[in-house]
Amino acid sequence: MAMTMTRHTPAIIAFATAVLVSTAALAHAFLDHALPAVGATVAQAPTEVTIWFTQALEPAFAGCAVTNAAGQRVDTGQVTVDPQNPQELHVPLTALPPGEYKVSWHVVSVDTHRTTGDFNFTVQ
Ligand SMILES: [Cu+2]
Repeated sequence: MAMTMTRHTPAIIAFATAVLVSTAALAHAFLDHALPAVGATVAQAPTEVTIWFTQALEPAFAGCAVTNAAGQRVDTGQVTVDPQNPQELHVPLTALPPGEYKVSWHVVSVDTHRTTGDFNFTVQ
């Protein structure tokens, strides 16, 4: 009986660890959806990029840069987490001419985990 326990314990620990890790991964703040949508081509220049995350954000540690094809910043630098919805990030933009833009975000979720990502959209 003791032998069986010893043989099985590592497997049980491994299983428990896997469950914990997957739960922690789910708790990270990842991009859920955005406006303009990820990869979208839009006919009208947006006045802001809005990103919805899978978890609430720490407002003090949320940042986002929007750059044009030349790598120049086109956001106003006034990134805010929505006071009504802590999963929603607002990134106001300057007037965008037609072109391709890159949105690079970095956030810290309320569980203190840092995540980053980027996506593009195009203004026709
Ligand atoms: Cu997390």
